[in-house]
Amino acid sequence: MLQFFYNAAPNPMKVALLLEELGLPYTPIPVDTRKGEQFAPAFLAVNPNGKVPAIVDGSVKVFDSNAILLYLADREARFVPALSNLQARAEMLSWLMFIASGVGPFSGQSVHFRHVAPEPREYALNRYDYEAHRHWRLLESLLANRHYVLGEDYTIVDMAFWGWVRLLPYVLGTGEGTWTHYPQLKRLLDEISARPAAQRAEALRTRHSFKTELDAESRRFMFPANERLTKD
Ligand SMILES: N[C@@H](CCC(=O)N[C@@H](CS)C(=O)NCC(=O)O)C(=O)O
Repeated sequence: MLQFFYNAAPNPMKVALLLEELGLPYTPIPVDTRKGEQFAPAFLAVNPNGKVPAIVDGSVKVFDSNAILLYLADREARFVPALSNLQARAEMLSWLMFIASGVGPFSGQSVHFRHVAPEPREYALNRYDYEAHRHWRLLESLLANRHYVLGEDYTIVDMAFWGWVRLLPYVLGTGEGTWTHYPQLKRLLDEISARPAAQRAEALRTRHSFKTELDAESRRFMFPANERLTKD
């Protein structure tokens, strides 16, 4: 059976949503990144980058959330435009990579500098917060004229979007007031979250227990770069 290495963070949750939408049987395998399980040799053999999500599908290993979305959707020929439809395919790839290389990383760094990094952090936080807003605003404008990110059809791009938009108030540090500025994002978030597949994806984490404390040990695993700061 397909193995899904995951935790409850945004990138694995996109893949959980697709697996549930496809109704594929899979074994969820928790990887507790706060306990350093991402560095276990058995996991690194699946994802040499040491991050979740990753999957093993028979003899095929795939890592990186958006690569997994595309791999599974193409395999099943669902939730993506057909390979023969070059125009639709190009648009899908553009927005998928926009989320992969823009929305995700800038939102992730916003979370880090807003909620985790030590002072001084004003310069870095301003940079990432600005870019996070800029990316989300682009999607907000797009969704003012389209039901889903690619138009009429619900696709893996919406699933990639859903992984991150669920956390937008936390990402931007603006609480529930966030949605006043992003009503279209909220509309699509609510629609996707109401889908049975999304509810099953959200429930997945309750089947496993993950460490919640961000103590010194977890920080060493999660932020190994910090060690360099302690050396002369
Ligand atoms: N580009 C990767 C990023 C994966 C990623 O950063 N995963 C986080 C959880 S969302 C993780 O595993 N963090 C643990 C670590 O960095 O040690 C993807 O989209 O899958």
